[in-house]
This record gives sequence, C-alpha cells and structure tokens, in this order.
Amino acid sequence: MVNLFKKITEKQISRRTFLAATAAGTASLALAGCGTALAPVGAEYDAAAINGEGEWIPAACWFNCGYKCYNAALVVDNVVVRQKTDDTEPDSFSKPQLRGCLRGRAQQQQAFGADRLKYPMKRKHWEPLTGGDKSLRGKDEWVRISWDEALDYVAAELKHVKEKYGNSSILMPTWGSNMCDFYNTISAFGGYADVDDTSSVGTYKYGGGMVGIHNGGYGDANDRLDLLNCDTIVLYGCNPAWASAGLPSHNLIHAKEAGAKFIYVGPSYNESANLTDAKWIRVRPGTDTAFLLSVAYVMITEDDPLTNPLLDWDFLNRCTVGFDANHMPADAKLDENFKDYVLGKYDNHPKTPEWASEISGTPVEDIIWFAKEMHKDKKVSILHASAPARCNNADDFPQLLMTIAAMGGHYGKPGHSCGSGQYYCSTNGGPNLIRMGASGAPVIPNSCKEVITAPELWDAVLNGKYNRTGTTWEDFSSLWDPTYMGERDIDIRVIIHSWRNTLQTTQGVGKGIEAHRKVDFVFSCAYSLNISAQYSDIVLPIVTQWEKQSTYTYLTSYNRDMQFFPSRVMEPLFEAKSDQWIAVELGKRLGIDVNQAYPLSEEQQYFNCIAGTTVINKEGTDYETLVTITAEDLAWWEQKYGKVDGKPQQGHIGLRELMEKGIYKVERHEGDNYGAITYEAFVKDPEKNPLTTNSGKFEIYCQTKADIINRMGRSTLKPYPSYVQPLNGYEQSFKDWDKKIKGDYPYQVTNPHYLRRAHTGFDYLPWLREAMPNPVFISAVDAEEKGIKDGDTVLLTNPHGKVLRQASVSQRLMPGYIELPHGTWLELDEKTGIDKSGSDNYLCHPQTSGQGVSGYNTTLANLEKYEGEPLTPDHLWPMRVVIL
Ligand SMILES: Nc1nc2c(c(=O)[nH]1)N[C@H]1C(S)=C(S)[C@@H](COP(=O)(O)OP(=O)(O)OC[C@H]3O[C@@H](n4cnc5c(=O)[nH]c(N)nc54)[C@H](O)[C@@H]3O)O[C@H]1N2
Ligand SMILES: Nc1nc2c(c(=O)[nH]1)N[C@H]1C(S)=C(S)[C@@H](COP(=O)(O)OP(=O)(O)OC[C@H]3O[C@@H](n4cnc5c(=O)[nH]c(N)nc54)[C@H](O)[C@@H]3O)O[C@H]1N2
Ligand code: SF4
Ligand SMILES: [Mo]
Repeated sequence: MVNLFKKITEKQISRRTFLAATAAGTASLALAGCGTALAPVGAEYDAAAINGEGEWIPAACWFNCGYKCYNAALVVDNVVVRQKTDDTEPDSFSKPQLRGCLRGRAQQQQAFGADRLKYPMKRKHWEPLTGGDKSLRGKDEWVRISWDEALDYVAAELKHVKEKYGNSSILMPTWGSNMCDFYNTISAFGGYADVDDTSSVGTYKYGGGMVGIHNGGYGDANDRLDLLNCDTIVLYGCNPAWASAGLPSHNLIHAKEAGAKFIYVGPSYNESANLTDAKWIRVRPGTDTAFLLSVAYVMITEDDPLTNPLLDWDFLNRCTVGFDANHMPADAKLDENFKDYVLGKYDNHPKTPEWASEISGTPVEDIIWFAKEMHKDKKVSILHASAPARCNNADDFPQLLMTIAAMGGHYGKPGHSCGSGQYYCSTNGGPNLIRMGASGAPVIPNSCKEVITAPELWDAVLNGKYNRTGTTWEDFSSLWDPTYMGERDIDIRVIIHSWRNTLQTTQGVGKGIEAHRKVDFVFSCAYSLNISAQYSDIVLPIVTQWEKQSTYTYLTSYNRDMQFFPSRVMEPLFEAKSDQWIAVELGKRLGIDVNQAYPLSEEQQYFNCIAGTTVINKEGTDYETLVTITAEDLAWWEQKYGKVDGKPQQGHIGLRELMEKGIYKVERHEGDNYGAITYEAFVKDPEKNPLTTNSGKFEIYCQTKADIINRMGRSTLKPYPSYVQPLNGYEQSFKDWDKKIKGDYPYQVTNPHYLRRAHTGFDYLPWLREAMPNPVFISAVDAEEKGIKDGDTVLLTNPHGKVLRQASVSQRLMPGYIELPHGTWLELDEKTGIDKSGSDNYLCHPQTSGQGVSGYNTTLANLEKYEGEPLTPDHLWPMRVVIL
C-alpha cells in the first residue's frame, strides 16, 4: 500500500498527482454508492477498503447545520477512504439510528479537498502597518510565509492598533466565548469589539425571555414521544426536513402515523409540509403578525363558553396577564389591553380576517379555519422556527404566537405545546437526558463593551458611529442599564475572522467589501479560501475537527436522547494548526500569560467533557456519571491521544468501549420516566412555579418588552402585540398601496437554510454541488408573467446588489415571493457588480429595526430573465485552489 498521506505531507508527491487523487474537482469523480459509504480517493485505497483494511473511527460532523448525527470514517494509512453513518445498533423508534445526511457523508472532501489551505500566506501587495494597496483586498495574489512570520506580523498589527487606537479598534465577530478559541488571547490582550447578530433566533433573542417563553425560544416544545399524543401539529414557518436533517423528519412521520393532522404556515409549501401532507396556510413573509392578529380576532369573536368554547379561560386566568382589562399586570403603564386592541377599540380598526388577508395574502376562509383549529379542546402542538422572526419589525411575533397558543391553552399538557421546531431540539424538546461535562477551560471576560448590531456593522466601520443596543449571547444584563444604549463613536482598524464567515453571512456584502478595503489590517483562520479569508491580508490554515482529539461546541449536548463522542481521525494535513495552538503562539507574542489563558491541552479539555458526562437515572429524577474509567483506560487514552490527568470512576459504560462505539443512547418508551412536557409545573401551579417575568406569568401585556426595545430608538412598540408595518416588507413593495401600484422592487425574497450547505460551510464540495443544484425558487405565476422557464438564468436586483441564479419554477410558492437559498460563496464580477453565486447577503438590505434584528427575510428585489450568458452548473466551476 502506498502511503499517500505520508507522500502528501512530505511533499514527495507532485501537486498534480495530489489534485487528481484528492480533489474530485471534476465531474468525472462520481458518488459511487457502497452501502452508506462514499467514493474513495483513488483505486489503491478503494482496493484497501474492499480488502477490509483500515479502521472505522467515529468522526465529527461539526458545522452549524441544524442537527448532530453519527458519522464514521474508514481510515487507511491516515487517509479516509470511506464514510458511513450510524449502524451501531438496529434502527427502532425507541432507539433510532442517528443517521447523517449527504453533507456529513461528504466530509472526506472537506478534509482532503484540493482547496484545503496548506500554509500560512499573505497578500502579495500587503505592507505591514499600512496595509499596502488595500484596494487589492479580495483580488490580490497570495504568497506563502512561515508560521513565525505570520504570527509575528499579526502580533505587530494588533500591538500597533492597541497602542494607537485602543482595543475597541479590533473587531472580532464571535458567537460568544465558547465559539472562538481566540477569545482568551484577545480578551487577555484587552478585548475587542463584538457583533450582536440575532441570526438564528431573530426577534426571539430579546423578545422571547421577556414575555415568559425560553430565551431565544429554544427547547421549549414537548418531547418526541408526546408528539404522538397530538390531534394537530402546526409547523409554523419551519422546515426540519431541510434545516434539521437527521431524526426530526422521522419523528414527524411517527406522529403522522399515530394520527396527528398537520398544518403548515408560510409563504411556500416546503419539504416538511410535503412530507407530512400538511394543509397549507399561505402567509407572505414578514406578515405573520397581521395573520395571527386576525386569528385572535376570530377566536375572540367566535368564542362562546356554552356552545363554542374556543378560548381556554382557565388558562388565560391562571397563567397569563394582559389579555383583557380584567387581567392587567401590576407594572402596566398604559391602560390598554390585547383583546380591546384586536377588536379595534383604540384605532377603530378591528383586526378582521379581511384586513389581514390584504396584507398576508391568506384567504379569509383559511384564517377562520385556522382559528377554529386552535380550539381549546383540541390537542394542538405548534412547532415554530425563527424564520418568521428573522424579519424586520417582527419584535411582536414571539409574544403573539405565545398569545394564540395561550388563548387555546396549548401549553404544559400532553399533546399541547408551543415551542421551537428548529435546530437541534427540533421535534424533541425538553432537557437533555445525557449531559456533557465541562471542559474546565477558563473564560477570560472581554472587557471591551462595544457591541455592534450586525445589519449596522459595515456602516459602523465605514462611518465611525453606531447605535449601541445589542449584547453578547452570554449576558443580556446591559439591556436593563439605561445609560448603555445610544450613539457611540467607533474606529475599527483591524478585523479578525475566526469561527465565523462574517463578510458572507452578514447583510450588505457590498458595504462589507468596502469596509474590508478601508481598515488597516484583516486576518482570517480558515480551511479553504472563504470570502472572509479572500478579503484578508493574512490567512492562517487551521485543522479540521478530524485532525484533533478535542471537543467542539456544535457537538455538545443537543439531541436530548443521545450523545455522540467522535475521535481524532487523522494527523493534521500540511502546515495546518489547531485554533488553540494559534491562540497560544499569538498570545506569547502579544505578551499575555498563555498558561493562565490556556492551562489545559485540547485533549485534556475533551477528556474532561467525557469524564464529566452524566446520564439520567432510571427514575428520571437525577443524573449519574456515564463513563467508567479505569487505570487501563487512562493508559489506553495516553497511548492513543497523549497523557491526560484523570482519575478512575464508576459509570454505565467503559471509556474505551464508549469511544470505540462513539455514541450513547437512552432508550425511550411511551410512558417512560423521561418524557418532557415543557411548562408543565408552571401550568399546574403558576403561583408555586412562576416564570421569570415580572408577573411570573406569560405576558400578553409586557411592559418590559416595550420599555427596553423602544429604548433602542428604532421602534414605538405597544406592550401587547400589535401590527407594525415591516421595513422592506410587503406593503413597501408597492409605490402606491391604496391603488396597488407596485414599486421598483416588487418581489419579496427570503433565504431558506439550504440542503447542500450549513450556512457557507460545505458549499465548495464538488460532490455536494453536483448532487444538489442551487437554484432560486420562483412561483409559476411570476415565471409565466416574466416569460421565465425552469432552468433559465435570472437576475435579482436591488440597490444593494445583483445576483444571478438558475430559476426553479414551482407551484409551491406564493406569487410575488422568491426563495434565494442562504450561504453561497460570492463570485463577484466587480465590473458589472453581478454575483453569479446567488449570494443572499449581497442582496439583503444592511438595515434593521426594533431590537436590531437581522431581518434577512424582509428583502425586496426585482426579478428578470437574464439576457447575458446563461450560468453553467456550479459543480463545473473550478475549485478555489490557492497555488503558492
Ligand atoms: N441572508 C441571510 N444571512 C444569514 C442567515 C439567513 O438566513 N439569511 N442566517 C444566519 C444564521 S441563522 C446564522 S447561524 C449565521 C451563520 O454565520 P457564520 O457562523 O458566519 O456562518 P458559517 O458559514 O457557519 O461560518 C462558520 C465558519 O467557521 C469555520 N469553522 C468551522 N469549524 C471551525 C473551527 O474549528 N475553527 C475555526 N477557526 N473555524 C471553523 C467554517 O469553515 C466557516 O467558515 O448566518 C446568518 N446569516
Ligand atoms: N440544510 C441546512 N440546515 C440548517 C442550516 C443550514 O445552513 N443548512 N442552518 C441551521 C441554522 S444555524 C438555523 S438558525 C436553522 C434555521 O432553520 P429554519 O428557520 O427552520 O430555516 P429557514 O429555511 O430559514 O426557514 C424555514 C421556513 O420558513 C419559511 N419562512 C421564511 N420567512 C417566513 C416568514 O416570514 N413567515 C413564515 N411563516 N414563514 C417563513 C421559509 O419558507 C422556510 O421554508 O437551520 C439550521 N439548519
Ligand atoms: S445533519 Fe448535520 S451533523 Fe448530521 S450528517 Fe448532516 S451535516 Fe452532519
Ligand atoms: Mo442560525
């Protein structure tokens, strides 16, 4: 057997041979099926796999993809020659296989792709401390440098900027301390300006916890076994079939087989609606508040306690405040309530189905039908995503959906729930039955308190001012400090990209590029040349999670019934280094105490997580140690991954067995002790088990919400949910609303989280590009009007950007509505200003509203058939291979 890995790393192999062996960059390399295994990297390795050589290793799948599954890699001489998913046990409802999607099974191409960045590099026309020719950022050539040079350069830039302008001139967008291994180095160095991106959760970020539902609106639906009890399951603007690949679709099918009827509410009949044969309630993007207010109107006006009891008065009395004049909270400053608002008492404008229908596009009879389905005697579970909350002026959406559920009493009882159907907890809410332990790594707080709201980020860099209203993910407390909010000066000089691809995933890529060309210095850590790296001065190559024995955030503790424990699959490729190694080496150069910032090795941190993992006990009352560790286990770990400090302990499964299997599952049965009915204790006895709101109840009138969000200076919200016309929403697509004359940007665009990517991750893998094309979805009505046929290249334009894509014409979208999938890698022609990848954020308006939401789903654009050269399929485009 030729040791390809050795040849690659010792550079005895020509680049050409390596590309041929590993790139799969051409259409000729096919997805050769072999059970669940993927195509190999070459004939010799294929033979090795067929001959039964190599070792199967549980292998991480670590991107922010909406789920977490089991993956394994067959490793021969440090090269991954096959992949498979969960076959550790037979599949059953009580203990399902945690099967991965195509992306997970294509990780081999991520690790071994020809586009892997191999060495540290700098931009050819970059000059230390001045930036050199900054206009060349994004289009310059690259020059290989050594790690010492790279780290010395970065440290010199950071020191210079700190001395001259202070730490607030260093911008490092993060998802919080645990999502960026650089955090401690830069924090110990004095801190950095951060970004507040409501991203995943939209207006649930601040609008959830304040009104009584979980912060961010996560994990608050009932568990998967309780779905079997439902009469009706509403999928509210959520799409687990695409956005939570893995078990959620399976859970929905089981609920359907158990008799649940499905309803889908949203602007397109998506794959989850299709899977569950749901009744489609059409609602235009950003108009959910209008729709739900009219649902409330019907519930209120049709309710008759004797003949037609739609409303659950017992629930409203005991568990809520603010529904009507008789239930006002003690802290109310305004003598108004929700019910009277809906009936039109304050504005002579009852929120009737006819009123809503004009805005939301929902047929009046569907609004009435939906309202009746919310009947208190039906077992209804509403599973929502945050897509409807990722809209401008959707600040009242979380509170209003909660209100509708509360009106029907759909909380805290078997078969009744309202909570998140998005992300890792999709279709399986409730506390985790297996809890990963803590890594033991310290977190050094960031003492710099500049936090810029994401849609305003590039304006802040360009104009030197911003409105501080946001917080980091860990600590919302400054929201309560009235002196915190307001306009501030900011002078960003350095941008650090690590663990985020901010230039591509933040609204207003055009302005983002300008901002990148303005600052003094930009550096990135990356696997391959993503857009943020492309516009940097120095790029540092990092190892994938396959190349280290470490924990990683997106892995830990999400699926409540099971926990995956992957291991290192291979040695690092080329000169790629781990984030922590970079952070430590940089820290030394910056003069921080690296032993204090990083006292534990990455292997030790992962070991601590595993050793500290606990599992629910039989009675479902407490947690017990999961892993048994013996002296032999410690010796085994040391020999495989290096020495760690650990003590023998007694648990349910041996360390070595656990790591070889890579997964631990808790078996579930109907009536077991592990069911989760969220808010159950509160609903049984709200006085004894109050919520964290001022009143201790669900707040249909929430003074805190109005006071805090209005203080940000972008809104005049009522304390109860009311209708606010969205910025860049449906009404604004008209030049003249009364006469219904459309404006220059008449189409509403949203960004579905798309199958072939996890945000910008995976998008560059040719296997996935070939398997899953990336069109723009348009309605058959609009296509006919514009003379567009399926497959035609179309141009979407607005004042912020112009993008091309092939049209996929469908009956499943409302007319006037376009879906431009999220996360492509910008392919910008600077001469024409056209991006041919279909970059969502090139088109999304860099503007915000209310609490500072990233309102991607309120985007307006024009659509036309493209008269230029048609696009070629993107799996035929060259990979972004950097030749040094
Ligand atoms: N228009 C529009 N924009 C959106 C959205 C939308 O719907 N529409 N959705 C938003 C949402 S919900 C989210 S969550 C954000 C996501 O925004 P981002 O987090 O910026 O997006 P990702 O593409 O996941 O970027 C993660 C980056 O981290 C890198 N990475 C992965 N593992 C490691 C590692 O171990 N170390 C380091 N250093 N880097 C690593 C990946 O290669 C990738 O480049 O996007 C948001 N942007
Ligand atoms: N394949 C894939 N899966 C992912 C990700 C990914 O990038 N790719 N990212 C993950 C992350 S970080 C996140 S945050 C989640 C997001 O998960 P989701 O929010 O569930 O995903 P989306 O595709 O943005 O939206 C779901 C549905 O909402 C509908 N919708 C859009 N706007 C509105 C609206 O205003 N009102 C209503 N009623 N419906 C609307 C869309 O048509 C879409 O079908 O996905 C996760 N899963
Ligand atoms: S759903 Fe996510 S974790 Fe599961 S295989 Fe796909 S990409 Fe990997
Ligand atoms: Mo997200």
